[in-house]
Amino acid sequence: KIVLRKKEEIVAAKALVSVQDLENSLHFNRTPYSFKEFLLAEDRTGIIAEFKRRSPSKGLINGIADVAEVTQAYNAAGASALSVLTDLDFFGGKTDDILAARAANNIPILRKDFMIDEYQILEAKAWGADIILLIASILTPQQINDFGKFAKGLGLNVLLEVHNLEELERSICPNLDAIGVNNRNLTDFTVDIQTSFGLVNKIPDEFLKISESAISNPQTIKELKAAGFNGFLIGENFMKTDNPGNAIKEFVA
Ligand code: IGP
Repeated sequence: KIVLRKKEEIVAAKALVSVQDLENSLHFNRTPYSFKEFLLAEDRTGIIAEFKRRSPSKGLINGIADVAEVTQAYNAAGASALSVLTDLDFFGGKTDDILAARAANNIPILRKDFMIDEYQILEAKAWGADIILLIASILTPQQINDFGKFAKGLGLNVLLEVHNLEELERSICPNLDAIGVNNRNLTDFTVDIQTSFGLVNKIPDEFLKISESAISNPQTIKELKAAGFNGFLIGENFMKTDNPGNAIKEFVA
């Protein structure tokens, strides 16, 4: 269902903003930041801090937070990257959120939307994002390979998201920088942090290893690090508070 309605949205977007328009836009020719460099930097935490107003599983999470203010605070607290969603219906996001986060920050930004078309990858570049997300459960191995190659050709970093061994094994290809294990099952929204511990040793060492979702305390990060993870994608734990910037500051203290 998510994918079908997205296809219509992409057709509509293309009619308004051509590929040529995207290629002529402000950020299209900038060199994206290296995800690896910021994830492994000594003075950064490995946290990929997410800005989202709502989610399919929780509904409204935060209706008042300002994207520039929050992402700047995430950055100041040592986030290695920012995760920003532009999907309106499911996550309450908009295109301008990535543009606003880009204008306010000099660290990598992940466009964390469901990518199903090359056009969205061009949008990500045009809006100033540095990393795109490919979700194994909704893409064929061929699509993952092709979209990965296309994104890397534009200088973008590619994060593949998997939820189980079967997805990992069928999707792995050279056109990826990082592999994320989503602790949330996207079919029934249940979460289990053991998903990460169970899969970490199956991810080849040439890829950065990210644990995604349901991380709510610093002790879990220590354990994930010890198990071999380089990155930790955290959204709700910060966004559900009145002051997400303060929440990350206390979390990393
Ligand atoms: C963040 P959380 O539980 O900290 O808010 O999770 C992120 O991992 C989550 O938003 C996410 C996601 C997804 C949501 C990761 N991949 C794919 C929807 C679809």
